[in-house]
Amino acid sequence: MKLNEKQLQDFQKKFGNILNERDIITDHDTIAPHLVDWVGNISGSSALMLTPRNSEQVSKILRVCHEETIAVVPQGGNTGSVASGIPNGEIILSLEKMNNIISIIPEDYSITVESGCILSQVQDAAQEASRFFPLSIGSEGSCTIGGNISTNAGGISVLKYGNMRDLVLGLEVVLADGRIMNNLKRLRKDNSGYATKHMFMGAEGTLGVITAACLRLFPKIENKVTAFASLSNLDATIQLLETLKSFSGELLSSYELIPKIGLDIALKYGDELVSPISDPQEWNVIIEYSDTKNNDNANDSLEYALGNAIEKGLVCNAAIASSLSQAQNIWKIRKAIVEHQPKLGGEIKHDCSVPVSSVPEFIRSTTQKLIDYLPDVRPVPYGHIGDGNIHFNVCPPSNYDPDTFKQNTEEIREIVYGNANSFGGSFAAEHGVGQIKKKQMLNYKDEVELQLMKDLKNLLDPKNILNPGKIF
Ligand code: 2HG
Ligand code: ZN
Repeated sequence: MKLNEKQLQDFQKKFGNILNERDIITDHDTIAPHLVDWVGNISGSSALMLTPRNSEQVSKILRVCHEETIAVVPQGGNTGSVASGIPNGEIILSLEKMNNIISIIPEDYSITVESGCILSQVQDAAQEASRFFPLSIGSEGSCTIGGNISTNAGGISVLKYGNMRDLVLGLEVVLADGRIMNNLKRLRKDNSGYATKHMFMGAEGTLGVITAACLRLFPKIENKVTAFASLSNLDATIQLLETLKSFSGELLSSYELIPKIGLDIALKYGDELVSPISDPQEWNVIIEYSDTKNNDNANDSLEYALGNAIEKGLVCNAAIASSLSQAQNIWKIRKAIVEHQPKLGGEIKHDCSVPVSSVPEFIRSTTQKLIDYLPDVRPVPYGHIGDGNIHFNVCPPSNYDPDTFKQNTEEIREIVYGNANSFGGSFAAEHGVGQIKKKQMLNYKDEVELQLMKDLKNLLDPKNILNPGKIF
């Protein structure tokens, strides 16, 4: 859908009855950053961006859009990885100006926020109230709560606290026809029929526009202990996880796989990073314990569990950070892998999950299949293996032409996602489907489930005005 000059003027007039002039944006330079996805692979187009300031305005906008069949793409911080927020000519409905913390009730361990709030803003507000909001992802300084809910964001603390879906108590959602669904409750238990709010989580803005949310808070974390451990082999990654869980499962908050190639990338290209241990092996993990007690409990428990794992031959060497800067160094290594991987001549990203117990075999067999397809290819499987979620990114052989490598994208994707599927896994563990995994939806999603999703879409958005062309 491309707006011509006449339509644009017509729309400006229509929305001028609802919004202030400064919230109806047509300036190309202001819109431009909203047209490119975070990965930089997909760019779109839009001549008009609306930035409402409250849910009533969102409701009025959608009422007009519904009546006149005008499509919108809801957008938060635009930090997604699958281009779900990128318009293809549609109007951008940006929630960025709806960024107020509505209330925080420490006794209920809840915070209610508008959906344009930045994730770190919510984390800070919880901290100020001596509470803890656990969602933690790389883009937390710019992603928004509405986007986190719409994509059911995951990250590095899912192991202990669950995905975003598990952190939502209630939602306010504007439906495609402009009706406002008010489910903004701070209840832990509410079995009054269908859990409708869950339909909108992970729906990538295709079923409704989330305008506010009530979120769960947790007791404040007083002590974090971070360690880096080198393992004797790939199977030991899951055996060590089991050991940590059985000794101190309630403290374990992160368990991230760092392959040697990932560590090498971070140390080569990252800013002043040092290897946490002197002889890193092929497979390493970052472990984090989080404790509400400010004493040696977490440190002692982790030391004990790691000592046991060394005795069992699972761990070759490990370092527990003894200062904040050592802990930061470890987490910066994790971040640097994401940032600098493309410097290996390009990368093809994959976000998949398999049952936790299948992680080693999945990594082994996928690697073998990739090497059979393209000898000397460099897989970089890393990430949240405590949840069975592997970012199985693939880099080309050294000195391989990046453009030729790109031409292999479809085949490489099929190898990785096809193999994940054969393990009973998912081709979209935490980043969603967006525009780039529609083919996998057709190939791997259960047919009946897919039809049910389409039926729901039809029911809630019969004119297909909410984020068309995404997911399906
Ligand atoms: C992470 O875990 C993000 O850091 C990005 O989900 C992963 O695409 C990636 O490489
Ligand atoms: Zn991730």
